Amino acid sequence: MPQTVTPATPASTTDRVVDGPTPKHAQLREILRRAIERELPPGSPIPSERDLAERYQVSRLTVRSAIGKLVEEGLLTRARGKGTFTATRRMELQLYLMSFTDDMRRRGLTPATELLHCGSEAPPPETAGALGLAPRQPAYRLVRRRRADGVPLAVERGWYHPRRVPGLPDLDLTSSLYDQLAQHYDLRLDHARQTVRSEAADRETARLLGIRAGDPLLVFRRVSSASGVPVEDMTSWYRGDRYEVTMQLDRTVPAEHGGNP
Ligand code: 16G
Repeated sequence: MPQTVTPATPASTTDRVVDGPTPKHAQLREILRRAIERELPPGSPIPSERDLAERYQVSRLTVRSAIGKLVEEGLLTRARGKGTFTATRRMELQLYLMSFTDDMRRRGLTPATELLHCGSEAPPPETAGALGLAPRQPAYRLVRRRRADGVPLAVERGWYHPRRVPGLPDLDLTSSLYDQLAQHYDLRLDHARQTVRSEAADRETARLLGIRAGDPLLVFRRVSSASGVPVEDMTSWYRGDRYEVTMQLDRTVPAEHGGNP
């Protein structure tokens, strides 16, 4: 016999699983989708498999299949040992030359930074090229973990030009680096070339971000300069489940691309 109760709300006539051509797991999936999108705030627990099976008079296998699909779609997330929750909405990342600190404050979140490493080392040739350094000339390597409201969101591993920012290790690297560069060196990063790619988290990055190895990450590599002089070559690993990137597009093709895609 069909049941008519959605997870967090009273009965509604459309929310029932019936016999018919549409498989029951697909019907249940749509019922749950509606409840998630309309009624359940991000981060809410959904009822257990057993409760859903009872409410909708379907097998637990059917419930598992419906939930599995919604997890795949990113509407639900499973927390091991805790249950299944509606997914936290992703933060929209606009492509501006903005510091992590400013970006989080703009969203009303409190940024925090842990310094994981700062030292002087020879960067890989690609970075030496980007920063305009001689081969094997040392640069400052900086590794930091960034949090917003206590939640780890990004790991940043970057290189800094030693002559543009002499004494970088002596700065307060747990606060905004862009602010520090402005205060101590009068450097205001005004241009950056940024690329984005996806990557599966390796074990170390997964550990730092509190996710599982293999989980998706958005990886940004940013080479920033001030008045035409390169200063940083920074790669940031952002949690793929917390971010999405928005781009403003128009029809103008930059001249340097010569009209090629
Ligand atoms: C952002 C930048 C990063 C920069 C940092 C400075 C991206 C993808 N990355 O995380 O390159 O070093 O901001 O932030 O946007 P801060 O001034 O708060 O230290």
